[in-house]
Amino acid sequence: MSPSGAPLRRIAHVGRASPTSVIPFRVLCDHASVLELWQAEWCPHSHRVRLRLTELGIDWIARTVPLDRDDRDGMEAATGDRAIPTLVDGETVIHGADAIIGHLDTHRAEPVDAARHRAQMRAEWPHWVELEGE
Ligand SMILES: N[C@@H](CCC(=O)N[C@@H](CS)C(=O)NCC(=O)O)C(=O)O
Repeated sequence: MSPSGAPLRRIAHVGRASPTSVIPFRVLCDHASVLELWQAEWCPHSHRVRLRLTELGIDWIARTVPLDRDDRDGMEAATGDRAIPTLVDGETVIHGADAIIGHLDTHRAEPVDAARHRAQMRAEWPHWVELEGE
C-alpha cells in the first residue's frame, strides 16, 4: 500500500534483475516534495536539465508539454508560465535551464559518481560535446 492507501502496481521486470532501493512510482507521486520538470524531449535546454538531474541522482516527474504554447493552459495554471524548461520544487518555481541548474546546485549535494555520469554522456553521445562543449 502507498501512503495514500492506494494499492501499488506490480511491475514485471523483463530481462533484468529487479532493481533494489527504487521508490515505487505511486509513492514517488504521493510525495509532496518530488520535483516536477515541465519539458519536452526535443528541447535542448530541457535536456541539459535532465542530465544535471541524472548527475545529481534525483528522481523527478516529467511533465510533457503540448507543442504549441497556446495549448499549455494546464502548465500556466500550475507554474505561472508557458516556457520550457520549468522546474517545480515544492513551493518554488524556476524557469530556464541556467536558473534551474543553479537552483539544483544550491540545494542538492553532488554525488561522487556525478562526473562519471557526465563522462558517460559524452562517450555515449558525442553530439552532446558539439552542443555543450567539453
Ligand atoms: N533561456 C532559456 C531558453 C529556453 C528556450 O529557448 N526554450 C525553447 C524550447 S527548447 C522554447 O521556449 N521554445 C518555445 C516553447 O515551446 O516553449 C533557457 O535557457 O532555458
